[in-house]
Amino acid sequence: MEELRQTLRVRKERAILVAAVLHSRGGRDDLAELTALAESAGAVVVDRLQQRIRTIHPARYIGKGKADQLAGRARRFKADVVIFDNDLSPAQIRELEKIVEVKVLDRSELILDIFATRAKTKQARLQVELAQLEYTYPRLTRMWSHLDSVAGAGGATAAGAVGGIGTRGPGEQQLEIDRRLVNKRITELKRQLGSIDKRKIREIDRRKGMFKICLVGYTNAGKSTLLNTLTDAAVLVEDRLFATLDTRTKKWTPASGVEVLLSDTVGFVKKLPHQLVASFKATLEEAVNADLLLHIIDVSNTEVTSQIESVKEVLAEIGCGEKPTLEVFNKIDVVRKIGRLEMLQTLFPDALSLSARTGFGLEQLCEAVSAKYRGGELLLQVRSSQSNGKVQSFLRAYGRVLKERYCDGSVLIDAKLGRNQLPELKRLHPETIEIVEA
Ligand SMILES: Nc1nc2c(ncn2[C@@H]2O[C@H](COP(=O)(O)OP(=O)(O)OP(=O)(O)O)[C@@H](O)[C@H]2O)c(=O)[nH]1
Ligand SMILES: [Mg+2]
Repeated sequence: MEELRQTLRVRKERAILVAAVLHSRGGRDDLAELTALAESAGAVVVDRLQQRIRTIHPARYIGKGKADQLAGRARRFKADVVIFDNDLSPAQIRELEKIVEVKVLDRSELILDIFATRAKTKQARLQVELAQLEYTYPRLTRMWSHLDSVAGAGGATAAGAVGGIGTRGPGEQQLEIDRRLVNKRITELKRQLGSIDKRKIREIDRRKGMFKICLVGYTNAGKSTLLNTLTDAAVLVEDRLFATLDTRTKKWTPASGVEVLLSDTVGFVKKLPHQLVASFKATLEEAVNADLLLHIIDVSNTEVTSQIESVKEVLAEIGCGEKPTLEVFNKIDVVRKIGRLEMLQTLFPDALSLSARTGFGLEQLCEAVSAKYRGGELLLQVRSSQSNGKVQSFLRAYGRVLKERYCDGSVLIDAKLGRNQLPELKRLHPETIEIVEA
């Protein structure tokens, strides 16, 4: 039966989607997102099945009757693969495959497959391969001898490693060899990722003085579209899940005298495999190091509240739960249900509404970001020697100069300046700084 799972890719395969939902839960459509995920992976969805179950069956998640029914549909629709929205144990997958007689995948494996297809940079490829080894390996047996040629070589891509799954060995002894090879490969991947991390940290260090903003949010919320609209980034935008896997950072000037760095990141999804979050920590490092997060929310999506929850969970998991965050309601141009928008506005009274596509509401975003950047305005009286022109130009560029007077070789300037710019002003060594009003 193992040959069914020779490859976990679902590109162009005919897929039946299944969501097994406990009776105790509400009757929402759990298959909408799984459909989008399967199609993003390139599968053709031929049938969808929402099965109500009383309890989770330990051996095969669903009952025998339901499994037989699934087998019948798999034959009728000539399916190549059955994809469950639930996470299944390796034993459950084996049992189900015996009955259904086609390959069975679970939600996490599907997500990992999408990531493997999309990963472009070396870092993303290594991260996906590591996540796949860590998630899939304990769930497969006797399938890893292909790693012999790549272990330690550092040349395998994530997709390459997955494509090889299914190479069968002769038994227990092979299993032991496979285990060693996998562990060797995991160690090598971690080493390579470690050196990329160090480079990343140096890059982040270089940006220390800058105000850093990171776009976070559910996949397909419009993060990349917003980055493109605000800067000249030309990042890939697609109406599919996980269009972005790599971080992109651009300079952005939301107001004169306000220059920030804006980063786009990988989107989040419900039940994101834990291994993936772990290995994408470096990519998400942009979020960890940001001074401000913009949480982009697709308010046209019917699942918007649970999407917000999932994003918050992942943010907490990567240690960003307490970071200053501005909620941004996007796709306001296609909102049909005004009631939903009003409900969200009560939940997040400070959120901004905009459309990254039409540009509606962007001025307010610029204002709100600039205010966060300044951290509140101070009224200052600054004395500086006339020979130190830098102080005067800094205040003119980054603050609002109200009055300038010259006396005894000094210049006395009344100016408004953002609280966050005060350290920068101090570095220019004016003679005195007096805070007149905070
Ligand atoms: N109508 C409308 N569509 C939008 C808006 N913003 C983005 N979109 C569309 O939403 C889809 C997803 O946009 P992306 O910018 O790729 O979304 P993302 O958040 O970067 O998604 P991932 O990279 O997959 O996490 C695309 O088809 C966009 O054209 C908007 O304000 N209004
Ligand atoms: Mg994107």
